[in-house]
Amino acid sequence: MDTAVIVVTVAVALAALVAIVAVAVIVGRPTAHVERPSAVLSSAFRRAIGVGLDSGTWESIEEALLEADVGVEATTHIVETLRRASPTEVGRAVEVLKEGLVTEMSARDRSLRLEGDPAVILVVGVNGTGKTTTIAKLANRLLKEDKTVLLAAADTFRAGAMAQLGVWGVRLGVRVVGGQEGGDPASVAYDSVDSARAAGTDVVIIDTAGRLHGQRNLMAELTKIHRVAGGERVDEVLLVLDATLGQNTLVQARQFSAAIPVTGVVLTKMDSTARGGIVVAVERELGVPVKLVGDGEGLDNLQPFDPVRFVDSLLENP
Ligand SMILES: Nc1nc2c(ncn2[C@@H]2O[C@H](COP(=O)(O)OP(=O)(O)OP(=O)(O)O)[C@@H](O)[C@H]2O)c(=O)[nH]1
Ligand SMILES: [Mg+2]
Repeated sequence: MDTAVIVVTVAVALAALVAIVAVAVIVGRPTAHVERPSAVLSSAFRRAIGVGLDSGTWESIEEALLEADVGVEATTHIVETLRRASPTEVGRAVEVLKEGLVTEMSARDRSLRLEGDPAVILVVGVNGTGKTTTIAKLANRLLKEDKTVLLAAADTFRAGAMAQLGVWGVRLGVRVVGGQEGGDPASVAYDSVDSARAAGTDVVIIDTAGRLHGQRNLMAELTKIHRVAGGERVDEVLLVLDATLGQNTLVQARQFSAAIPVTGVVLTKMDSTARGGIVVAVERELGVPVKLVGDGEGLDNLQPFDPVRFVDSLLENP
């Protein structure tokens, strides 16, 4: 091959590569105008306003609730309650729906229990749901309440996981206890509680792996971490669920709560395309309250879950 041919071949190859990358970037870009969770239900009511309340209304409300990820069981219950109340106009139907949801959700205690000395919060969940980020946000909240905090990097499995928590620790100015990569996560948990007790630290937050060699190993490991961190004396076992995963989060919720006594749920990524209805489904399925909601990647993007505001936003007019 002479030089000219080589130059042309390389140029064509480069052009092709640039084109492939450009297409990948365009395809990978999130679509604009994603329907917000709140709009899903209100559009069902708008349809109803057009035709009045009839059996079609119940069907479209049922569909809308399912679309908003409320789940089959909760949806059936809600629509039945609504039918029994037999509202005669749409405004009243919305009120009945709101009252029903708020009553159901307000019955739960959503405060964080922090009684131990030190108080121990164990954070669990599938990889990528937002555990480590949530821990940093939670530490930030506790620091603002003048509490002292220690972070335990008990995700010794994923390369870089301990360093990731370490970076947050430096940023927040809190101590991070770690171990050897590939080492025993339970001993990291034990050491951190021990060290916090010795130093008089108020709260220990334990980060865990989202994936090990197999699901069964992960659950066995979490059980062990829970035991050495104090067992029943662990104040909170927070299960972090990614709200954008829809009904898959329910499968995860079942698996974790079967292995470990989950005391609260943190629902992350509610700022993205999540359909908020999953909150209703998760609480019914687990019988455990959603205590905190993540609504962004920043340190201030963690809010206590407020059922009244949540129901309002689920049903508000767009
Ligand atoms: N938009 C948005 N992104 C979030 C939120 N919470 C976490 N993330 C992002 O989700 C990604 C995964 O977060 P991590 O905190 O690393 O998740 P993890 O559960 O610790 O993951 P593993 O350590 O792999 O198990 C990161 O890019 C976070 O910035 C949230 O509330 N909203
Ligand atoms: Mg992590």
